[in-house]
Amino acid sequence: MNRAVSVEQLAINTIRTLSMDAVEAARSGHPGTPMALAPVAYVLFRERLRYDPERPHWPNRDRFVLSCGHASMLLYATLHLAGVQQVGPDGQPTGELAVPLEAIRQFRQLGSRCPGHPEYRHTSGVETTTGPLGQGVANSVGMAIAAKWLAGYFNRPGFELFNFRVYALCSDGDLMEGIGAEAASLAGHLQLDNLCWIYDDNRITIEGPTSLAFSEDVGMRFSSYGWNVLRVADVNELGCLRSALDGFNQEPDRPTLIIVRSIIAWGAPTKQNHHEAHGAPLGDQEVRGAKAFYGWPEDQQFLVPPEVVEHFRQGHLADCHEQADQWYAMLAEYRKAYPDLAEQLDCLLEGRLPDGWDADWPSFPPDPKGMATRVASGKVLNHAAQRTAWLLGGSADLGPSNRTELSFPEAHGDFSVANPSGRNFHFGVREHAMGGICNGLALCGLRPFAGTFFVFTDYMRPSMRLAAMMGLPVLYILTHDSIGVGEDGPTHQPVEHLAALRAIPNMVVIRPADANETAQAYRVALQRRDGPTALVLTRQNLPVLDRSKLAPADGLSKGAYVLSEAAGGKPDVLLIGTGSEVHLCLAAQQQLQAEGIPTRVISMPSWELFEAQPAEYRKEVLPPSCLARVAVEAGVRQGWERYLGPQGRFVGMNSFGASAPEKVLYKHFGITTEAIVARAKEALQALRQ
Ligand SMILES: Cc1ncc(C[n+]2csc(CCOP(=O)(O)OP(=O)(O)O)c2C)c(N)n1
Ligand SMILES: [Mg+2]
Repeated sequence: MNRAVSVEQLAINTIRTLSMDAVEAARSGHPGTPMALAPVAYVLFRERLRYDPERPHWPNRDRFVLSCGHASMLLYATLHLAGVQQVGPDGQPTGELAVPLEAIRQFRQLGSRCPGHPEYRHTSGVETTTGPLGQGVANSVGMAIAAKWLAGYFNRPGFELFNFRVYALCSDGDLMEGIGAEAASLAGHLQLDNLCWIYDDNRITIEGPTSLAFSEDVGMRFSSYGWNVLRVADVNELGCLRSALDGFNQEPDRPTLIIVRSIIAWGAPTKQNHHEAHGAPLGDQEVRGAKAFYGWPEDQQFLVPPEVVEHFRQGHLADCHEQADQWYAMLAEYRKAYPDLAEQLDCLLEGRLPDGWDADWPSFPPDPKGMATRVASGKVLNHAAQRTAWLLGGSADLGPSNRTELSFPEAHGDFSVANPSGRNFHFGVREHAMGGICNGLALCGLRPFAGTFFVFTDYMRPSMRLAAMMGLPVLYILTHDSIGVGEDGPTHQPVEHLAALRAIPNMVVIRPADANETAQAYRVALQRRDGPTALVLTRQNLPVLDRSKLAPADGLSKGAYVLSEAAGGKPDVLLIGTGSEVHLCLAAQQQLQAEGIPTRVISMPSWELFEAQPAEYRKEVLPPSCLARVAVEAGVRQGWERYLGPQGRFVGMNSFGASAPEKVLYKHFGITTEAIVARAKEALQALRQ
């Protein structure tokens, strides 16, 4: 090895060569960008990011988001050198490296701490799961908002508990994606001066040079978003990188974009600056050539010079360790001075709800005229938010319709930098960024909610999927849930959306039948710590069911329950309804029983909660012997077969909706009491033949 090379250059080259070697060993992966951006990772993790490798969960650590998740080896190699420890399931460091060298050797193999793209909860030091471009930068905006909010709520004179900064590293793809633009626009509007995006301006994407499809002036775009835009002409000029990061630190009221010019696969003899270096192993010749260029032994793989490890962990990281010690000492004093706030902070950090979170839970008296479930939702949300201070959020410009506005004084109004403890967010008409930002808020311990029309979950779904994958307790408040929307017509009437959300693993979808089921749905959603919940709510009024005659609404927690038992207790027919169709099932039950057909009505607000019940319970609700079944839901049939079996019938939608008053539409599409009665009789008849 060329010993004349400085230790900092050695450290940078270690990141580069580990990345190349890991991709070669895996025979897949993305070597080019880690090779190019190693200097950025080096300066950030060795000199700038405030974090303690021994306490990766220090709440006031700076956050780093690798939005271009395909460059995962950049992060893994750096976490290895920094000596970041793995945190166990109990939240305590295990004393073991989060990324041991062995994990790098096993890059992209089953069970390795170095999966293809960074995965939250899997590898400590990975702050969020990235890979779908644009998600990470949106998460970073949520994290920067969280830093402001936590400071606004918890900091007290002499107790600056929260002041962390958020850095995101992003690529051309992150800035081409709409979500990146949405998130940047909002971050500029909110003047998030604690947010720094470092943009890898390598002018290469998968198909070739960015000139194929991307010709705007990114810097001008961000300037007009209200960002502080800085440039580094060559990523290898560490002095320029440092100055730009100083520029970020000194910026008083804007987020910062640092545009860094880099050359993908820097140092590879023929693949440097070529799109082929993006997502495939370089091959032995190129790897050797690059190593020779770096002054690295060509025959060695996974080489980590001991002086690099030592160099990495001195200086700045030692200071950070001390700062973390001081922070925990300050927290101990804070506990004495502000025991109530400290208790709240503990809850927040542990993912618990505060004592008394469900005191005086709302319930609604029977009312045949009824109430829309979105209206009930607004009331319950406001009730719950008064008891859990870090339940906060908003809507993508549909707050008044979604009933997501927190209207009590302690909600502190609208969030802004001037009013950082505000709990009402105006995400603007930016569903996708809203989803990504809520993930960032949840990653910092807050309990965010996000409202929009159910049909527009299509605009947010990629972020919802990541919330489910990461196990984040984000709450989606989705109103206008069916053709019940009425006159706005088919563009605004979801039909396939229930099926689409139910298809996402770890997403709990709840479609309550009335105001009281809505209240219970909130109990379930708030108690959920390890995944998101989608509340699917009506625009139109629904009768508030008379629970003195029907089963109590807390049956909702089991996903499905016998709402109204068949006369005589032995059903010939099962009617299974969700949401706004449950009361139609009750009316059909009356007609069928008047004709001597014992009929059970099952309210089934959530498939996922039902599937989590013991088999015994599921059989009680859906007796296997009773095969005459009708499911009623104003959506497509897809998936209902599992409960209907071959003999069952479905009353719902099999096309898009139409523009007309709600009642006309229900009739037009045949979602009526009469249709339910007819299908039930058909099913019975077919079984008797
Ligand atoms: C939403 C999304 N679409 C597509 C991809 C597939 N993909 C991965 S990287 C990439 C583009 C690569 O270009 P760039 O973002 O500039 O990264 P670089 O190769 O320069 O590191 C694409 C299209 C993705 N990961 N996410
Ligand atoms: Mg690029």
